[in-house]
Amino acid sequence: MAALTRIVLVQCPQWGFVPPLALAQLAGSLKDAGLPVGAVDLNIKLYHERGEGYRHAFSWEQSNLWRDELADRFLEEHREVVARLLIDPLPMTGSVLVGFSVNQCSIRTSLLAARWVKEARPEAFIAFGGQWYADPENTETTLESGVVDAVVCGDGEQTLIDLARTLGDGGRPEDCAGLHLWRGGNVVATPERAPADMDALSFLDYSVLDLDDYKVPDNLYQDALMIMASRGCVRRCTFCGSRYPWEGFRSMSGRRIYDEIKHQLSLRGGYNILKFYDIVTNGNIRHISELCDLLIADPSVKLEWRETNCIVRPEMTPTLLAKLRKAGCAHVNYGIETGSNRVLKLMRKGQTAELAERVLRDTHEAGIEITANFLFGYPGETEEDFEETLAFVGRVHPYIDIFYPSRTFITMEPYSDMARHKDELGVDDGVDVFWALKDRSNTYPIRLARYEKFSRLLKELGAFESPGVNSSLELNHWHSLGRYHEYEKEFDKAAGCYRKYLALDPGSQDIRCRLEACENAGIPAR
Ligand code: B12
Repeated sequence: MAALTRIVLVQCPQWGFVPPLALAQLAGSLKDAGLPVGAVDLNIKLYHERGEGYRHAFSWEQSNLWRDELADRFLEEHREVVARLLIDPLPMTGSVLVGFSVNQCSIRTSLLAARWVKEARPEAFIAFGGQWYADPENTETTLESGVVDAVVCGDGEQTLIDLARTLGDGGRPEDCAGLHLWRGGNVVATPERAPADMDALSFLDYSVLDLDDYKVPDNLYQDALMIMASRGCVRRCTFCGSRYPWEGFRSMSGRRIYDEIKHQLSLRGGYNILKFYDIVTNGNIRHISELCDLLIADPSVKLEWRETNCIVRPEMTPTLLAKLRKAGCAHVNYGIETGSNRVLKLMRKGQTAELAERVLRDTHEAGIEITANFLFGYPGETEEDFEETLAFVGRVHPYIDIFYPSRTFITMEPYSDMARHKDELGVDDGVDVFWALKDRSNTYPIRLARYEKFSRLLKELGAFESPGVNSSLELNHWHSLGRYHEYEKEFDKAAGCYRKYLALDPGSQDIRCRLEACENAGIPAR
């Protein structure tokens, strides 16, 4: 194959309303390696060009829509946009490496867009990577599609660099470590590649993205510097699917994080906020303390840390909290989940209600705002346990600025330990939000009722409850309840919920189809 002329990184819908970190990280690494790279965030571009029928389809609470045929229908209806932004700009001659960043809500659109790239540029080399490939099964189904030449599992920086160079030199992908290829009807893996050393990573490169595209109402971080200083987590909560794509916990040193911040500030002004997208930012106390020292010693950095994901841990002392505040940490998210120590133990949360109360009080007294996340209906949670949570809220609400009750109450995340131990937990084979205990003592409506009781208590206490959805609480209520009844084959009840939804969002293509199907004497839309 001739020398490489272009590497194009692609993010298909559905993803968030923010510049994709994976694309910025990979672009930074490829550029540092002297390779020609560009990016196309089709997710945000299509969000701006979406038809009326898809007004709320990009909201996170409707993300399941992208896991079924709505995704194909949407992309087909917006094929012209994909051609204009991704395919037509691809060089007609020379060679191209097109890399798609894939998660469970973008695999369908990515495969379809990749098929269109192959039709227009048969010689283009297509590589898929991303969180979706935390599950080896997904690697096989993707390669079997026949439109993807290689799948990269895990960290992709060095693999993509080596792949680009190998192809550029006319070499074979087999000569590049970290790849999964389809050969003779089977997945063939080239030598495994070690996870990236976080301190050795290149700086993020956001210049490959049109940052004005993200100036949208649902992006709460329009003037935020977004970084990710760690991969993985130090905790093993049974309900968590987010840590699954990563083994263990790796974090940048305080110095490396500080250098990233300084580098980004040297490239672009106007950042007021620092947003860590880490699932845990205080996983390594030495690193975060070192960062605080560097920032406190450098008054030129005036960034407010907002929604910083932290875990409740004994090291969050008044001394460290005061230092965090001085360094700019103005707002943290704590996973509190429940006020019952019995349920915290079942969740393997690694904290007690007493420790949570102390850390919440000391964080509040350090002048740091708090968002506290709560879950409802963990398998095994009794009404008595839930009453303990309400009593806990009664004690700690003065310290908490924003209560974030999970809008899915508790999701059976496919890769969570909880999902892998359903039998032991007495959970039926229900899907992520609508699962139930086999004895029906814990169902979606029971979890909904606990959430509503929790929400009423917050109103009585005058505490603030975060809407936490992109569309609206009411739309989310009718959308979720409609899907639940449809899932339970209670089509009349589902139709009733969908009519309520359409009264608020009459243009919704998907809900209109679902209502029609539910009214058609019991044939479910899905
Ligand atoms: C941060 C984050 C977000 C942020 C995005 C921040 C940003 N600016 O990009 C926000 C909050 C916006 C977000 C949104 C969503 N998220 Co999210 N998110 C994450 C999180 C915690 C980290 C992902 C990340 O940015 N990592 C940083 C980058 C650098 O790492 P990376 O993406 O893994 O990329 C590396 C490799 O994967 C690989 N790679 C990635 N892309 C490519 C492409 C190629 C070609 C190659 C070769 C390699 C490669 O190389 C990269 C560098 O090493 C993950 C959890 C996790 N463990 O991954 C969940 C996660 C990815 N999210 C998930 C989902 C489903 C979503 C949503 C689509 C839907 C939803 N219901 O939440 C929404 C989007 C909808 C919406 N409207 O918001 C799921 C995906 C499940 C799956 N197995 O696919 C995860 C795993 C969470 C979970 N609990 O399951 N998310």
